[in-house]
Amino acid sequence: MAQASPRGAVLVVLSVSVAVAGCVTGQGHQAPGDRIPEPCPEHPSGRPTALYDFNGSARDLSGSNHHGTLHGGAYTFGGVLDVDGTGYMETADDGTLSGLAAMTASACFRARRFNVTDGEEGYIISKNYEGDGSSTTDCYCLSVYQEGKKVQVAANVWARPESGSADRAAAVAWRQLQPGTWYHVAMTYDRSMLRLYLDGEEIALAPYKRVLNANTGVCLRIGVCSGPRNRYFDGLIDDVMILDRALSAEEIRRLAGKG
Ligand SMILES: [Ca+2]
Repeated sequence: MAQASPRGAVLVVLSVSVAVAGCVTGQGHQAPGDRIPEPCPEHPSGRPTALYDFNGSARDLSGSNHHGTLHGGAYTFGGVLDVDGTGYMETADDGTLSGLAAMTASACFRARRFNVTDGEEGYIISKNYEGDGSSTTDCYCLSVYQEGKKVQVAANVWARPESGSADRAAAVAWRQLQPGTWYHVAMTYDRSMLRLYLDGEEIALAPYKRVLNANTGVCLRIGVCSGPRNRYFDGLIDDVMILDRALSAEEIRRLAGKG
């Protein structure tokens, strides 16, 4: 993929108090320390449940007080979250980050490497403990995993099992993603369909009609699985948003800066 030159700062005047920062994707983005372009193409209607631009901190800008704490050497620098395969951001679930009938989760990411641990995905957004066989602690997650030249991009959601086994839907696609390149990834769920988007385009979907698991005992994490498994991401993450409705395809395109 062609590497474009770093972009300059983009001045955007916002008419809303909560700014959802879109991102420039699919191009050679800035290195940490450079000024981060914040095109903010359009604010989706409705207030996000959690929103992080990592411009100096892991504060939640949604007004919902889901402020993040950084662990394992994760830090914010140059307007992004830097996790190196051992670090992550975490925030507690007060009951509004799970049990969702509809939702959107989105983020920008730039990997140093896609697999930190052999055979384990790198989790970008996780509300997913991945520890119990019946998956009552698993709610949703976005992850990447490289095999050969292709990278699996995946969205998973879980509902309370009606039998003994896990009740889950997965939207999965394989793409030739590059380390060092920014991508925008998003998942939406509307109690009818789980959809996965990359750089504003739908790349996978899966029908599902359940209310997703509610579990306040499991933290929302950025950069690793919410449970004990070594499912770390190594790279940069920015513009993380959790919203309690499913954005439309057009809204996802605009959020990805492609509208
Ligand atoms: Ca940022």
